[in-house]
Amino acid sequence: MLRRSLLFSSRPRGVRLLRGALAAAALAAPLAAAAPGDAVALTVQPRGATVTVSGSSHGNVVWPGDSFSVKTSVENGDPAQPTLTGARGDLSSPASGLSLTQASSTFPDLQFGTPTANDTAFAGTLAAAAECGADVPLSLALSANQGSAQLPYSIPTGSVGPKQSYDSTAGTQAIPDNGTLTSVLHVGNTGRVKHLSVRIGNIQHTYDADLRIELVAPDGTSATLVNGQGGSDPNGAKREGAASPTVTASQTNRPPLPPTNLLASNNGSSTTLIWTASPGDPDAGDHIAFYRIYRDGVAYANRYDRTGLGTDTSYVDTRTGGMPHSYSITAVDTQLAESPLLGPVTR
Ligand SMILES: [Ca+2]
Repeated sequence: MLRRSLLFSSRPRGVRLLRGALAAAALAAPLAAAAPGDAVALTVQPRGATVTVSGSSHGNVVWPGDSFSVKTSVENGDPAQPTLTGARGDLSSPASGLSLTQASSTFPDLQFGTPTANDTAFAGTLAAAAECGADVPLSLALSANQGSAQLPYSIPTGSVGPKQSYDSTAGTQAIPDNGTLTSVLHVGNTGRVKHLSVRIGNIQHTYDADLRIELVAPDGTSATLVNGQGGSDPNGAKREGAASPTVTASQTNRPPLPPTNLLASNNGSSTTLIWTASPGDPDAGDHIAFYRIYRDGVAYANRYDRTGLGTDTSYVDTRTGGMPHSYSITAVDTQLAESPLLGPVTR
């Protein structure tokens, strides 16, 4: 029996929420690292794994019990060494249910900026008792005449089953002011949850911008569904709007990498921000959806939202009021996970 909880919390108007969660967000591990004893660490990056399941009735997705082959793509990211020669890779995995029958292969010369797969496909078998739906981690020990590196990969297992929905039976509950309401939603079947959507029907609350709504799994994993959305009403009137849009959260989602090189310039009436795009998102199939601008710290009333679709790397603040402001920026992925803050810069 899985159990999920919705946490509704409210804060008094005027109290600022700290963004400590941002500082705690994990960054992806460095991609180039030397093996013990190696003098030179190659600047190379993993560029995905391509799986083939021969004779499969369910496509090229590994199910428990399947034998499969996999090619790993590597990109040389070092312009100072535009050709890496004599490359070979040895594949391993800490997953107990995976046995590798072909774990070594040579690579063609690795040209700068060109993703390149191994010559001979790696091969293995996933045990029938392995947990369906759990990603299988792989580690490639890459060596070339110029140095070596250890590269991480991951391949998904299992196929997505039909969506099932569960309605809360909690009924109408009061949200305490400056407190937390927990509403428990029982999910009555087994299996690994890969993705889920939450639909919140209707909430009435004075100063609904104060609301923060979290979905919490039994193991404590949480996803923020709503934080600081909506408005405030100084007269304290209740408000009732249309149902919220569906918010999709993923248990396995990781935040994207932050953008870099935030610069600000001011022409007297407006401030222009430019930055270098985020290197990307560590989750396969995920990407940067937009960048989020923060002005003067963390107060949501001063927060500027979308600037584009992840390709827009500038923003003009035309409402500076002739005053200098402090700006920071984050990258946000399609699951609304947010990178660590870049900045601040003050102009
Ligand atoms: Ca992500």
